[in-house]
Amino acid sequence: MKIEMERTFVALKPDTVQRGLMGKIITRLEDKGFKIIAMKMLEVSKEQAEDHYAEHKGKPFYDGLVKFIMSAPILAMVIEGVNAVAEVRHILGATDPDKADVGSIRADFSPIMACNSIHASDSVESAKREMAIYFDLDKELCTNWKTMMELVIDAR
Ligand code: FUP
Repeated sequence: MKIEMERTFVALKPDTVQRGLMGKIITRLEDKGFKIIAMKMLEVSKEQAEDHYAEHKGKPFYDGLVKFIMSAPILAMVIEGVNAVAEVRHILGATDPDKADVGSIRADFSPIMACNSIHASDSVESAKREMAIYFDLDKELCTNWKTMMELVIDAR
């Protein structure tokens, strides 16, 4: 089985911020052992929204998607951990909350597909691209610290 230390981009979407669910969802990511190395609440600009969702341009849901992500602030994060891209996507559940596994974030929190609470990158390449849309990668990543688990491993 692949064991790679990866970084992924995660955004808590406007429905999460509006409903006061940020803490509950962050807790799920932290509980699983992921390390949050950047976090920022922001109002997404039209340019950021169009860049983020460029692959969906022209699809029937595209205009609604861009409008939704700009409708209230998002909480943008960079998350680090073992196999973080696939593992975080697993915790999210399927895009459509009706099809998401029981216990996943989208199954438990998301009302409909258009308001599915959380975004996470689908590949290491997408993660690099998406992080750069929302963060200054030279200045805004907090990389020079260790989790308790990493300190314990170092002390062995
Ligand atoms: P995901 O990677 O799970 O976030 O899903 P996609 O990149 O396929 O879609 C991005 C967002 O577009 C989804 F989070 C919700 C929205 N969407 C729709 O509203 N309708 C669709 O049929 C597909 C996606």
